[in-house]
Amino acid sequence: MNNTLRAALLEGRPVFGSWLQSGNSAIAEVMAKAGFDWLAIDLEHSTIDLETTFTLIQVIDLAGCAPLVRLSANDPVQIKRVMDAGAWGVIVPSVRSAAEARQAVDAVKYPPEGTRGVGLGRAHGYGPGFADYLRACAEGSVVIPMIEQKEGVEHVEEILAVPGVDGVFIGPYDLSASYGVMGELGHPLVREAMRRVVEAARVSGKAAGIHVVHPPGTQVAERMAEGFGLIAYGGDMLFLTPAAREAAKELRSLRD
Ligand code: 3PY
Ligand code: MG
Repeated sequence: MNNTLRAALLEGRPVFGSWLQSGNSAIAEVMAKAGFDWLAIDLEHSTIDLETTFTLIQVIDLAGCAPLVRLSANDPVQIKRVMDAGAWGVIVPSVRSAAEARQAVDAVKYPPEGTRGVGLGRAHGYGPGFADYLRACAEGSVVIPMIEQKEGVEHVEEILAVPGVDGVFIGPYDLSASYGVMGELGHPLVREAMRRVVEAARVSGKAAGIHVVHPPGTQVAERMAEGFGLIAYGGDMLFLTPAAREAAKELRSLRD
């Protein structure tokens, strides 16, 4: 771990990442070498287990890309295990309050900043890198609560004020569901909630993030113009599906 990702977030420089939902190390390798700044291993909406998460973190890290984990829940035990495996940080689903954000920070950071338990893992070079990792973790580990419910939007200023929180990240689908307009990502209620989150992030000097789930990439430029700097774009399966369909369609057109 180094502090490049965290420094970019706190300096307001845009960072681009994507999402991994397959637990396949070759796909992770392709994605990590593609040029994204970071990749998030999605433990919330996939069947990826902890042992596979370890391998994916290893592949992403060794390819020179920042490995993040989107947790399945705000669980201090899961946070400790993925951080010990070498994740550079966590994206925490469905954070609704400052207390929940603080719980995630506590689990990522060692005392005195947090309460993370101390053990030796891959993050610590399996032992000899312990002192270096303590420094790297204090300087570079990233905690990004997701704002995906109305309650989270209503508390976004307090969530951003928690020390150790480096930004917030909107889950557009859950957010739309929370406002009763599931899947209508451009609905005025959703757009207004997003504006509040971006404005709160701007005022706090921290990053506003969003998942632009589907191509086209033109939406990315629009989100950046709105003030989003932490951009997740697509995902491994979201890239593969249209490419495979297009190839099959082209082949069928030669026959049908
Ligand atoms: C959502 O849209 O709710 C997400 O969590 C996307 O990552
Ligand atoms: Mg979500």
